[in-house]
Amino acid sequence: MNDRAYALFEEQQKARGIDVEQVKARLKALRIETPSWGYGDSGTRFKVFKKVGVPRNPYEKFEDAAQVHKLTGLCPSVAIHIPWDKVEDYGKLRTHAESLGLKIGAVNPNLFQEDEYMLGSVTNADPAVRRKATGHLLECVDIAKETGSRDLSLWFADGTNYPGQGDIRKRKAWMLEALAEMYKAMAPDMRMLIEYKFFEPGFYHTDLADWGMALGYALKLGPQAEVLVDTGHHAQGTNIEHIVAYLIDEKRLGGFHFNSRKYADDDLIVGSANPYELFLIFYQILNAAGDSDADIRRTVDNIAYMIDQSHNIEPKIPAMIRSVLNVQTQYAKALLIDHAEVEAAQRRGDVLGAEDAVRKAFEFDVTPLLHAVREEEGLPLDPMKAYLDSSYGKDIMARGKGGASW
Ligand code: LRH
Ligand code: MN
Ligand code: MN
Repeated sequence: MNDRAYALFEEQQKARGIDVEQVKARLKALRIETPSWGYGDSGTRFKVFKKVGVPRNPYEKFEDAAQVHKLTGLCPSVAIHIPWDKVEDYGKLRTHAESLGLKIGAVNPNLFQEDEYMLGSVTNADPAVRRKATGHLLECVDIAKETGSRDLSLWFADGTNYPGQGDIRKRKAWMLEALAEMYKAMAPDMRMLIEYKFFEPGFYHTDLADWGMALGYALKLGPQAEVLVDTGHHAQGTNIEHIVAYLIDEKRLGGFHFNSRKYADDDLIVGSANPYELFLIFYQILNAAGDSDADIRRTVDNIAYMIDQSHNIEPKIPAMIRSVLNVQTQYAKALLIDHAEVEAAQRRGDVLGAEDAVRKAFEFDVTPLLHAVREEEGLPLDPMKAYLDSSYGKDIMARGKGGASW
């Protein structure tokens, strides 16, 4: 580690009144869940590229995820998607995860891959299809009980392509019916995270199109239902950090699916196109972390940070390492915001002063800080380099081609 660079950084931040030890403690507490599906083959609707060395089953996905955690210290849990990660014995998968120092994280039901769901799953006009879909949601609650998972992340592909294709209000009622049945089946310490997306695969309407609809359902269901913000699921130019602040204030922000988008639901490496957006999301979160209301602070403490990406053309493990490091970097920068300075400028009506107080934190180089934290945690200073220098990426080539894919 470059001690001089860190000493200078520390001196500079202390002079600004930043508690560097607290910043480090918060960085050490950061946890980012990675998705099992980010390790498997994936693609666009045009092509799924088959890569050599991709995990052949859920067990191997956890082995790859363990590499990311070992080198970054950030990712002790892995989300699963059912049936993509269907196994005979979830207890066995849990033991396998634990033997690698991991936990099974959020359970994601999958109601978008069977022909029967073409016209909708829980919102299908056919009661038999709705029953089957709700049955899958209940099955996922049981799986979560076996895997020890707290969170169930729900995303529905339900929607229509043409005006008149479906009865929007009936579908709204069917959605609530299914969610309410699932909600009742959950253990008291479980959470239902409701994810929204404004388009795709339905191009006319999506049954859960935005955060307001997700929040509407959550409020009707009860305190164990919260909203999941996937950063790729908004229209161009949407102010996501505003949504984040609003949902925290309603005490219903349950978690994130981080990824990067430019045009649609691109699912690219988080922070690769607009790192400032990620920084501003953390600004809102950290602003709320200092709130006098204990419920707001509890909401912030329970936000599940999860990656939801599909790496189509890039090697998957390094792509995941890049992703979590990008999140860590923007979080570190946001921790350098002096909230008192921002507030003082707001009180004065000092527009430029307030903007400056936020932006200047983004402009600091946090490399010395991150190196110090990693050194204290016994981690490689450069996790990406450590991975590329290791033999893991070469060893897994023995798995061959034709691994697990969506
Ligand atoms: C939908 C989505 C949702 C799915 C995942 C594979 O676009 O973001 O979270 O579960 O992608
Ligand atoms: Mn998602
Ligand atoms: Mn998505």
